[in-house]
Amino acid sequence: MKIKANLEQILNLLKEGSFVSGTFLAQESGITRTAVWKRVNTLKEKGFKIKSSHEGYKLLSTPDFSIEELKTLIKGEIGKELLYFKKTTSTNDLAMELAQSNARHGTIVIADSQLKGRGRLGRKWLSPPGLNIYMSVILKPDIPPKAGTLLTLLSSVSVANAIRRLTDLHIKIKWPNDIMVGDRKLGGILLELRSEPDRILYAVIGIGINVNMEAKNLPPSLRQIATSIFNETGKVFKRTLIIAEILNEMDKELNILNNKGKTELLKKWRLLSSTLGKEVMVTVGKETIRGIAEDIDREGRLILETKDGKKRIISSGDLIYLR
Ligand code: BT5
Repeated sequence: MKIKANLEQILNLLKEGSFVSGTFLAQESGITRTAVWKRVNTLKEKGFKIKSSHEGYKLLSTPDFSIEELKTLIKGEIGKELLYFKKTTSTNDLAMELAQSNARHGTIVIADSQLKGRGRLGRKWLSPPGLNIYMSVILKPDIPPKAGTLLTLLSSVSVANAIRRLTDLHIKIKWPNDIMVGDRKLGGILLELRSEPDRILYAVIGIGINVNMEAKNLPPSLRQIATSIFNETGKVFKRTLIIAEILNEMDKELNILNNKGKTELLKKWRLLSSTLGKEVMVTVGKETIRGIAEDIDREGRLILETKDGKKRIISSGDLIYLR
C-alpha cells in the first residue's frame, strides 16, 4: 500500500514540470534518491515512459491504463477507493459482494476483462481484455427504492457527457440504459440494488464502454449493433482518462442531485435522449407496448402515449425504435 502511495506521489510530482530532479522528488516525497529511482523504475515497468538525464526525470507519456494515474485524477468521493483486477467474472458480482460486506460509498471495481460480463436479464456483455472499460460503482445513496431508476439516468448522463467532452462524439442515450452513437451501442449500464421497503441499502452501477475495440473483435451477431470509440473516431483513447472523467462527472451529478434535487438531472437527460418523441415498442416481460415516447417522469420512468390516447408509465424494459 505504501509503495503504491509513493508511486502516485512521484507521478504527481513528475506531472508538475518538464525535468524534475531526483533531489526535488526525494525531498517532496520524503524518501531517499535511491528510493525515488526505484519508484521511477517501477513506473517504467508499468508502462510509463520516463526519460532520465543529468537534469532529472521527465515524464514523456503514460500508459493506456494505470491505477496509479487514475488515482491522481480522481477529484471527489467516487473512486477514492479503487480495486483493480486483471480478470474477473463480473465487476458487478464483486461489487455486490463488497457492498454487502461494508465497502464504502464511492468504491469502484475495475477489471481489464470479464469472464461472465452481464447485461440485463442474464444477457451477456462481451468483455475482451486490454480494450474496453468494465467497472462497477458502489453507491449508498439516501433515496427511496422507487427512485433507483434515477441512478441509471445519472450514470448515463455522466457517461454521455464525459465521452462527449473527450471525444467530440455525438453520444445519445436510448432509454433506459444504452449509450449510443447513431444507431449503434457504445456502452451499457447495469443497475443492481439491494433495498428495504423505504430505502436503498446499496446500489451497484455497472458500466461497460467499448473504447479501443475494433469491428474485428466483435462476433458477427454484434457487428451491426455495436460500436466503439475507436471505430467511430479512428483514434486510440486512454482508458484511464475516460474512467476518471466519468467518475468525476458522476461525483458532480450526485452532489447536484443531493443538494438541489432531480430537476437538473432530468433536464440534462432529456437533452441527451434520442428516445423522446419517437414511436417505440417496449417489451416488458411478456407484454409489448407500442406508442410515442412522450417524456420521463420524476422517477425516470418512461411515459408512453399509446394509440388509444392512454398513458402508460414504464419502469424498465427493452425498447426499439419503430421509426
Ligand atoms: C447492458 O445490458 O447494456 C448493460 C451492460 C453492462 C455491462 C457492465 S461491464 C461492467 C459491469 N459488470 C458486468 O457484468 N456488467 C456491467 P443490456 O441492455 O441487457 O444489453 C445487452 C446486449 O448488448 C447483449 O444482449 C448484446 O446484444 C449487446 N452487447 C453485448 N456486449 C456488448 C458490447 N461489448 N458492446 C455493445 N453491445 C454489446
